[in-house]
Amino acid sequence: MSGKTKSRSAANADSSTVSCDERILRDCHQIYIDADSGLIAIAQSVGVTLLPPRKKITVMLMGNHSAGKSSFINWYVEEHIQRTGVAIETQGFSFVTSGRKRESLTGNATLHLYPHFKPLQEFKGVSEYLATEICTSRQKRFSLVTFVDSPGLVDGDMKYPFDVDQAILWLGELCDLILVFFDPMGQALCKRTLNIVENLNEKHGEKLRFYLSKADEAGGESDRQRVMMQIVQELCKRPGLNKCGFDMPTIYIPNPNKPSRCVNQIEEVCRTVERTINQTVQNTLNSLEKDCELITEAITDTLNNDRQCSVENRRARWSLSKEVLDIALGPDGTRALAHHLTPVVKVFESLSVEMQLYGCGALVFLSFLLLLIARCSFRTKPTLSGRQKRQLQEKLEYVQDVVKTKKKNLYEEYLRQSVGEQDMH
Ligand SMILES: Nc1nc2c(ncn2[C@@H]2O[C@H](COP(=O)(O)OP(=O)(O)OP(=O)(O)O)[C@@H](O)[C@H]2O)c(=O)[nH]1
Ligand SMILES: [Mg+2]
Repeated sequence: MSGKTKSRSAANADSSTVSCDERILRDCHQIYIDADSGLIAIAQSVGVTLLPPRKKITVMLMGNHSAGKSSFINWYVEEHIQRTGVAIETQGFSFVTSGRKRESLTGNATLHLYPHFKPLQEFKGVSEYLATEICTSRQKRFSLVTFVDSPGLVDGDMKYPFDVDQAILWLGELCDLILVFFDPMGQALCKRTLNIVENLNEKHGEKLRFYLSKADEAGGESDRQRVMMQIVQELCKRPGLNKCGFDMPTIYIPNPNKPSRCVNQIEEVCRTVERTINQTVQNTLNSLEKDCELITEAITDTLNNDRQCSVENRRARWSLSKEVLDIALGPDGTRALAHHLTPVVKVFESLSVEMQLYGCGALVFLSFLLLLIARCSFRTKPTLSGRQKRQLQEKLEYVQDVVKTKKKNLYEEYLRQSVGEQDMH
């Protein structure tokens, strides 16, 4: 069976699971981003910032110039999307993703499409070297994957239009999987590739996978073993890398016109992508649960705080008015007040009507002034209105009932498609 028909049948067998995982990720995304009842909006209202989960995983390909990175993407999507060849073909970063129609986007549109990649702009000169290729392929698991094709790495005088090492390291942070391709030719031991791999491994060792690409060009079995040994040795010389056991599948693009007896483990790459998708679905569902709890806690805290504030305010008002009375009036206060006010009343009555009016005006003004002072000196805290409290309570119920039930159903759906109906309780 040729490579092409083999992968086609694999894709067909997968088509039902594709739609299931895809739907779970899309539903989760929707639960977050809905304008009024989305988790992000609800969390925001109680001071919690949440990020929406992504709908696809991001897989970056990196490695030596001409190692076959772009060819691998074309093989995976089963379309000729990326330029390939012996010249330095990929000069910048290319995002390859599935969509409704075939389209190529420029750098600015790319950053618009992938807002979380926006800081890439800070690598001077990189914007002109960004592109997105949207294609309609749904082969294998492509509907759940965004590939990031990176510029081929070479040593020496080659001038890159931007700091390629730093840009790859930065992208590595955001990717879920980093496939490193080593080819059997002279470039296998490119220092730049090894440096970047060593740096990536410090923080993201779990994302890295190594492959001996274009293995059909390595000559006979013994030649291939020798090349592999050489690469592994070179990797192990790096202090940061020598502790990891190197598993390096040999892969090549099947070519019906040039059959090879070399073992091809290219399906292993597909399985790795598949595992990363499964892990991402599980992580997304777990984060959904955690975020629900975070919101529940924040709302409960807000309501408890508010109750506490109301109690304190009541106490503050009561103690203040009592204090004021005690200070101002004292036990015999009222009697004293009446006694002292008698001359004032007499003076007031002796005034002309006009003067009395002025006096009243002055008193009104004084009252406002005193009210203002009283307001400032009352030690009360702002509290929620009845409506606000009701709204918070509704949000709490929504998160606890609706969202958690949705999450439970999505989890069951996920388990059902991965273990099979018969094993579900
Ligand atoms: N025999 C063989 N040739 C391959 C294989 N993969 C790619 N090639 C050829 O190797 C050359 C380079 O392939 P590309 O896919 O352009 O390599 P790349 O890593 O994207 O190169 P840059 O973008 O320049 O870094 C092309 O001529 C491909 O046809 C393979 O598995 N076997
Ligand atoms: Mg390329």
